[in-house]
Amino acid sequence: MSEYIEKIISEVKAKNPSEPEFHQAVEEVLESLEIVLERHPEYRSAKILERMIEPERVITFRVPWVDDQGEVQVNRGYRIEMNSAIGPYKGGLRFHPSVTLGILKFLAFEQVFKNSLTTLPMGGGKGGSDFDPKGKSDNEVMRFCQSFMSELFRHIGPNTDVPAGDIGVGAREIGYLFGQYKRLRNEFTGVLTGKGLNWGGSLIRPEATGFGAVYFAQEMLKTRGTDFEGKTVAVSGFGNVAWGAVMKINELGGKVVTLSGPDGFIYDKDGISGEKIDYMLKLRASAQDIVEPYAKEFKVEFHPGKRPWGVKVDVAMPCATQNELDGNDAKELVKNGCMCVCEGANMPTTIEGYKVFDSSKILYAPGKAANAGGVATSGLEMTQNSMRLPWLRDEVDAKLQQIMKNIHDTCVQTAERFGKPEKYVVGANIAGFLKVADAMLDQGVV
Ligand code: NDP
Ligand code: 2IT
Repeated sequence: MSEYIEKIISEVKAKNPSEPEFHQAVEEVLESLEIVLERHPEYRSAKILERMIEPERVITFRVPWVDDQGEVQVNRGYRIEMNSAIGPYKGGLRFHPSVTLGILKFLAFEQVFKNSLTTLPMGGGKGGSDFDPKGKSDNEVMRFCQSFMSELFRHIGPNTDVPAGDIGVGAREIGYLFGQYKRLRNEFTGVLTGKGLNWGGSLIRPEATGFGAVYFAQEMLKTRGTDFEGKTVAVSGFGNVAWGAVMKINELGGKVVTLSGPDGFIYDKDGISGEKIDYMLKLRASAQDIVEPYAKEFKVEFHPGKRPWGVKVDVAMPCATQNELDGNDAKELVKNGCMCVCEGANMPTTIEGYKVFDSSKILYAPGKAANAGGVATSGLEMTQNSMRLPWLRDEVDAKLQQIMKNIHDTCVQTAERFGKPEKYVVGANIAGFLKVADAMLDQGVV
C-alpha cells in the first residue's frame, strides 16, 4: 500500500475512534484505488479522497416515544449525508439495536460507490436508530416512526435526501414515516422510496435487492459458461433481501438449502421453495428474531449458533448483515468447491474473508455492486414519482435486469483495464469512485 493511502487510513482511524466498521469499509476501498491515484495525480491534488471520507453532514437527534405501558422511551436517531456530487443523498434507514454512528458511516460510505454504479443520479446517505423492533406492537412502531420523522423531516426532501428501508425498516415503517412527513410538510412528494403501491410505490421494489443480486450472480456464472440450473445455493438471513433472492434462484432452476438468523441456521436438503418461501414472510413478521421455527415447521435440521458456510454448495449468497462471513468461513467455502460468492448484504465478508477469496479462483462480488438492485429500483421509483406515472411490473423488472448487467460488465471491464481481471472488488471500487471523483472535480472545492 502506498504511503499516501496508509496515511489517510491511519488518519481515519485516529479521527474516528470506535468506528471499526467505517475503518474497514474505507480500507477496502482505498486499497483498490491506489492504482487510480498513480495514474491520475489530479485526484490527489484536489484532495478527493480526503473529502470523500468526511461526511458532508451528520445529523444525530433524540427520539422520545411512549410505549404501550405509558413509559417514556428514548432512542437515538441519525442521518449521515455522505456525498451529493452526483445527486440527492439516497440510502436506507436501519432500525436495529446494534446501530451506531460507525455502522451508519460505513453504510453511507458504501452507498456512495453503489449509487454511482447504478448509473442513476443519486448521491449517498444512510440513517437509522438503535430502536429494537423485536417484540414491539404495531402502535409502538408507529409512535416511534412518527417521533423519528418529527425531527428528520427538516433535513430531507425529494431533491435533497431520499431515505428508504434497510434492516428493520420495511413497508410498514415507510408508511408511518411517510404519513408523518406529509402531515408536517403538507406536501405529497416522493421523499421516501419503498412506498406502498397505492401511494407512489414501485412494483418490484420489495423484491429488487434479492432479484438484482441473483441477476448479478447469473452474469458471474455466465463468465464461467454456466448458470443457476441445478446449482445448490447457501443463503444467509431470512429478511427482505434473502426472500427476494430465494424466489429468483428457484425461478432460475437453483436449489436454496439454507437460511440463517441470529440464533443459527437451518439446512433443508430438499430446497426452500413454494409455501416454504411464504413462510419466510411469516417468520419475519413475527418479529421474534429467530429462524428455528422453520426447522420445526418443515422438520429439517437446525444448527444453533452456527453459520451456513460449512455446507457444501455451488453458490453462496450472504444476505443477513455485516461481517457474517470470516476468514475460516471463506476457507470452508473454497475447500468445498463453491464457485461463486455474491453479496446481498452490505459488507458481510470480513477483511480476512476477502483476502481468502481474493487469493483463490472463486468468483467474488461485493455488496456495493451485487446488491445495488434495491437502490436502483428506488431510483426508478423516484423517476416514476417525478413523472407521476407508474410503470408496469415487466417494465421495472426489465430495467432492473439491464442495470444489473451494466454494473456487472462495468466491474469486469474496469478490473481488466486496471490490470486485475475477474476481481469484482477492484472493478466496483474504481468504477464507483471515478464518476463521483470527476463530478467533485467539476464542482470545485465544496
Ligand atoms: P431485514 O430486516 O429484512 O432482514 C435482516 C436479516 O438479517 C434478518 O434475518 C435479521 O435477523 C438478520 N440480522 C440483522 N442484524 C443481525 C445481526 N446483528 N446478527 C445476525 N443477524 C442479523 O433486512 P434486509 O433483508 O433489508 O437487509 C439485509 C442486508 O441487506 C443488510 O446488510 C442490508 O444493509 C442489506 N441491503 C438491504 C437492501 C434493501 O433494500 N432492503 C438493499 C441493499 C442491501 P434479525 O433482524 O431478526 O436480527
Ligand atoms: O443498502 C441499500 O442499498 C439499501 N438499503 C437500499 C437503499 C435505497 O435507498 O433503496
